[in-house]
Amino acid sequence: MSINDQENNAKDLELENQERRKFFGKTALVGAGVVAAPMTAAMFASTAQANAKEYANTPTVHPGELDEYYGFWSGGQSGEVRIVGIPSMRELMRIPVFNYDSATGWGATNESKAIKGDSAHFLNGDLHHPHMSMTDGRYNGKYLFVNDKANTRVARIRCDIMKTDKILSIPNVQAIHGLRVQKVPYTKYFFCNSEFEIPMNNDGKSSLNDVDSYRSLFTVIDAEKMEIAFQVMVDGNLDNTDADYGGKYFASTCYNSEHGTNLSEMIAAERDHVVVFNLARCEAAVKAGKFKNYNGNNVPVLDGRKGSALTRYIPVPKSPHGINTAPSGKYFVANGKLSPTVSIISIEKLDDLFNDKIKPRDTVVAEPEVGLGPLHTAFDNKGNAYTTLFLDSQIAKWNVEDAIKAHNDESINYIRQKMDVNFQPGHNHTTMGETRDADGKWLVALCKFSKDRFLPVGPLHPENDQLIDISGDEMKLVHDGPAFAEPHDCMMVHRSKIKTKKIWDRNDPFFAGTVARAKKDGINLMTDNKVIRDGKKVRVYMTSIAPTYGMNQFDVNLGDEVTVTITNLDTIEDVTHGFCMTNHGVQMEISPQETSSVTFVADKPGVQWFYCNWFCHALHMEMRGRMLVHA
Ligand code: RUQ
Ligand code: CUA
Repeated sequence: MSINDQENNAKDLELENQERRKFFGKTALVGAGVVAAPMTAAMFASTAQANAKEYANTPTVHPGELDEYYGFWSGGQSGEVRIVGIPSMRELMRIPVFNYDSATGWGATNESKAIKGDSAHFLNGDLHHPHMSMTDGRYNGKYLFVNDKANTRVARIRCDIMKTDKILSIPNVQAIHGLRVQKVPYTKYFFCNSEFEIPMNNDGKSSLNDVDSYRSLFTVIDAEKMEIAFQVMVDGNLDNTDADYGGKYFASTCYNSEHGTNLSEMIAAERDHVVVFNLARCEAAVKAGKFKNYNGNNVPVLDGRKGSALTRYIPVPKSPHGINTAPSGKYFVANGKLSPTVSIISIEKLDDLFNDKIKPRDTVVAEPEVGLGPLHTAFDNKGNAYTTLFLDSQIAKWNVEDAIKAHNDESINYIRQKMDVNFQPGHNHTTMGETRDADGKWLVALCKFSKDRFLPVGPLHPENDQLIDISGDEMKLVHDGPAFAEPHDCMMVHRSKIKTKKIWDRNDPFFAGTVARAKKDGINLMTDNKVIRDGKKVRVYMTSIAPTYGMNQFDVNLGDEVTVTITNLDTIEDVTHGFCMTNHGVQMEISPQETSSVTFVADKPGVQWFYCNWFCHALHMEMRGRMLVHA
């Protein structure tokens, strides 16, 4: 980051803090009836000082101060995304995606079920890789894209509201793993790997021994439409992936080129490969109709197996895992996993490779030894790389250009430091490090084991997300962050890139389906409190404003299917209401100016209380009403 940028950021921070003081002053006066003390000059000065200190990379964020970065953490088998403040490592919010969420009603409300679509019946997910959309190789703050390995899906999160807005099941493949975005010129596509090979077609007609027909596909998805643009059939399986900074190439690692179906078969070969996809050639092949369809759907599948013009296979040692593009735009770094090396692939040489002027291995400009079990590599703004060593339980800091020089001159030492982490790191990530704006300030190591680092909590241990200061010559561990299952990956983006809404826009597409349904019922959601009876279907529309619902009683008949739709009329930020129908397995969130709805069967006779389950007011306990179910 240049001095100029830093000054701008400092100004940004100060402006934002002033805004927040105004806001806090107001709510303190209006909300709680407390007289807010005016900010004194000395208090302003101390805030400014605290901000200045942040730039010297202190991890301390004082109470009431804001973090400098948003961290987006994958929730692994929890199926969610978590927003974490960096450097405080405070968890700010959770975004339910593939999971069911009791607090917000994600997976229960009609709005979330519509977004989940054909997979609404799945209540689990295995979310590994959150990555933000970009423009010209820089985060643009618009979307976050994530994968679900468990149920072969991808999802999109809107960063203005921090809610999932699309979920897409991917056909023809099993287990979506690696996922990244096109960096340049903008995220027109994001793309993902299917890890497990399956028969093509997978129609139950092949035997368990018939593995020759098994394939993995690389899937390219239109980011705006959330539709599959095309898929590419490859040899071997696919693991992780990344894009170049030229808008031309995507690359994926493969760890099972053997086509094995058990462990020893999968790790037999000394070398597997990185597959490089040529985007322009793939797009042209789709246009020219050079694809096939499989499994009875009309997704275009291109043939990118060995020998195809669409791909190149670069042999690398042995079961490579992560692949990461250096922010210089010059290299892909493939991490060896079962080899103590990383393979540095020159992106500048890929044109020649695709024009058959050089051999695949000619693109590998160095294969430095970094330590045991290299999984993922992150980058700073000074030409250094940071590779997680799963087996050594370390981060290796090494210099990329020195590693390339050392390829021909063994006297050059490219390793800068090795630091113990606790323990067994998988991914690591630097602030802004997967973009042109890599700033070399913070590194997070996502450790899979915490062992004895925290108070014991039973046989299941937390993970340990460690915050490391990389702004100086030496990496310095500054914080241990216990985390629940399982932050595979994360990304950290400067807060200046993100603009969120503080209350809902009434025209938001998130609940537009519900608004349209209300309109058909002749309901004005902002004013009406009404029951519509449509045979066994009963639609209850009500408003809410702290501390009351617009309707506190209604009646239905036993066995009716009841849809309760609530519009929160409050316009004060943070005054979220809830709706819970006791003993019916139903609850949901309704934030200011939002409309939410939930459908259930009234299967119990008698009086059934409903209540607001989000603390909204001094009279929150009294915010309740009755449904009478006639037997
Ligand atoms: S992967 S620990 Cu699921 Cu991102 Cu490498
Ligand atoms: Cu409304 Cu609590």
